[in-house]
This record gives sequence, structure tokens and C-alpha cells, in this order.
Amino acid sequence: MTAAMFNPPSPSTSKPTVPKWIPPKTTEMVTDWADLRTIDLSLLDSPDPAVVEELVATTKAAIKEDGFLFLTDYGLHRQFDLAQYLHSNISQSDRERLHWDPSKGTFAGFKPRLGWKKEAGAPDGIEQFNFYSPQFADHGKVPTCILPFMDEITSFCDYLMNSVNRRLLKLLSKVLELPDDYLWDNVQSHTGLVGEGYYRHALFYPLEGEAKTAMKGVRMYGHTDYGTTTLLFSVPITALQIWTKDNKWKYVPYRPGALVINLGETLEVAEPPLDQQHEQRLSLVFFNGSAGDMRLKPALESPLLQREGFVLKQGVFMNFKKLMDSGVPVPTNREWREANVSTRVQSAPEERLGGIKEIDGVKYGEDIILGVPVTIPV
Ligand SMILES: O=C(O)CCC(=O)C(=O)O
Ligand SMILES: [Fe+2]
Repeated sequence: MTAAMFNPPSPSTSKPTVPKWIPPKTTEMVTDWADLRTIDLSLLDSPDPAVVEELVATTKAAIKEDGFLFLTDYGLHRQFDLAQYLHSNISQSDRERLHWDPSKGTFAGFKPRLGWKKEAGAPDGIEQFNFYSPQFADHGKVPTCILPFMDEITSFCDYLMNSVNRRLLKLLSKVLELPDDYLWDNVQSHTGLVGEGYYRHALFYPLEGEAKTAMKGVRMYGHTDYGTTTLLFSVPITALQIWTKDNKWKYVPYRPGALVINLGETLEVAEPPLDQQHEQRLSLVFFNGSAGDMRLKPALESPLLQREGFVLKQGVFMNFKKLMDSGVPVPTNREWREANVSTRVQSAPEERLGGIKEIDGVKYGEDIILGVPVTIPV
């Protein structure tokens, strides 16, 4: 595995000029931030076992208490320039030609600002382009304007997958007290450049009037992602919120150049604070995909799990455990992912199949996905 920094392909003078992405001003209105631990993945290579041990202990505490982590600087700025360029230059014909279809179980392609289905819904102000492995294998599937830069996007995703993600999985394997390559070899999908995961260029336009009122202060409802880890690029517009152990949504602070790692917890995108609501929010996300054929069961080989057992609280695992205990097979990763994407993605809590439930004074929306109840805080 290579050193921690990304070495981009050398710039070429024949490429179109890409205007710099200018980070918007940070907010001055939030004080109650989510408090996340920060790790430097390059310390995994330390010859000093005490340093590695400390890193593993920090990660273990982050999994138990926060479900999120910060990874320090990865040289990301150019990727924001390119994402901004894509959203500013994608042509109308490419918007139509590459239009997405979540009913097929993936978000691949172009998402217009009209909700989370192929068919136009209510305006949500969120535009995206999603690169899956087929988009990297066949450049006919990406917007024409971004073609001159696919070398940079490809090598960056290759780096996220094979350096950052691989190291992260090594660290998490260590936490589970399993062999270093356990998660990389057994859980990570390896089909194509980004496996069964994807890279997302998202642009959140400010909402106004009716569209804003209808969303009641939220831009993307509470959800969990469905792969292994998710690498969210820290952005200056404060909107990402995580569900904290004190049963509250809290904003994640901005750390220029850092990655916010979702280790499997619940997140939402809220309206930014008032001093940022007029700004566009560019957001880059790398979703790691787990192997599609694998069933969603715990790594029982882990001495840690054998010793400490499972945490049975909100989320899906509690219900999966009931299935396992009664001998019913749990879904595979692919079945679960595709069912989430094609049927239940971003439905408002009051439209959830199981309705809204109150548990210990906290409101949860309950969905039923492949017959399994999923409760997510509102
Ligand atoms: O933009 C963000 O910060 C998070 C977006 C997100 O959760 C998603 O795209 O699934
Ligand atoms: Fe997400």
C-alpha cells in the first residue's frame, strides 16, 4: 500500500481551463457541534506497535460512541473544481441521455433537481452525477464536458479505493481482531474500479418558497448508507448532521481537506444555518460497496464480537438478528442495497410504511424493506 497522499496525473495544457472552486464562508451560527475523533491513516505504517495500538483503540471508541470519524488531509481541492465544472457545463442533451433510473437499483448517471425517482417529483434542489464502475469502464456513460478530466477522476477514485479504503478496512479488521486483510478480502466488492460502490458529485441548490417549506428544514431525510464505509468530503456549508449518542441530530464541523468517515451510523442533510442558506452546497461522496452476494450477517469469527456481543439498538441489525435466530436467511448485500435504492429511498418520515413511532420520547420513522422493519430517527 502506498503512502497517504494522492499524486494526481500531471496537468496537461490541452485540457479546458477549470475555474477554481471558491469555498463559501463558514457559518458563525452553530455552537453545538458533533464531537468526532480524528485519525491519520498513515500512522498504520508506524514501526512502533504502540502507535498502531493507539490508532486501533481510537477507532474502536469511535465505532462504539460516534459511528463517524475524521480522516486528515487528502489533497482534495482539485476534485471540487472538477465537480463544480461538471455541474456548470453538463449539456441539456447529456442530462437527458444520462438520466438516472433508481428503480433499477442504482443511482448511476444524472439526477435532476426533482426528487429521488426516475420520474419527475417535487423540486428538491439536489442535482447529482453518480459514477459507478460501468461509468469508469465506458466513458460513453459520462457527460461529454468531463471527458478531458476522466484521467484525474479515475486516478482519484482508484486512490480512494485502493489506498484510503483499503487502509481503513485494515484498521477496522484490526479492531475486530481479525487478520489485516479480512474485510478487504471478504467484504469489499472488487468488480471494476469502484467495485459495487460509486462516486457522487452532488450540488445542493438553495431551496425557496413552497419547496423549502415542504421539506421542513431537511434536505435529505435521515438514513443509513448501504455499503461498507462512506467517505464524505468535509465541506464549508454546514448541513451534514449525524445522530449522536445523546439522541440528538448535530452538525458535523468543517475541517478543510478532511474526509468524514461514516462507519455505519445514521445521517441526514439539514438546511444550513441562516447565514449559509443562500449558498450552493457542493458535496462529494465516495460510497464503498460491499460484495453483492454476501449475506448481511456479522463476522462471527471476530474474537471481539465473540467476547463483547452485539449492540442491539435502533437500526436494522436487531431485526436481522430476529431473522437469523429463527433460521430465516437475511438478505444479501445486493438485495438490500437495490431494495433501498429502488423502493424506499428518501421517502418522508410520514410516508414511511410503518409510520412514525415514539420510543423513549424520540420520534422514529419506520420503513419496511424486504419485510424487515427499519427505524430511523426523524
Ligand atoms: O452531502 C452530504 O453531506 C451527505 C449526502 C448523503 O448522505 C448521500 O448522498 O447519501
Ligand atoms: Fe447518505
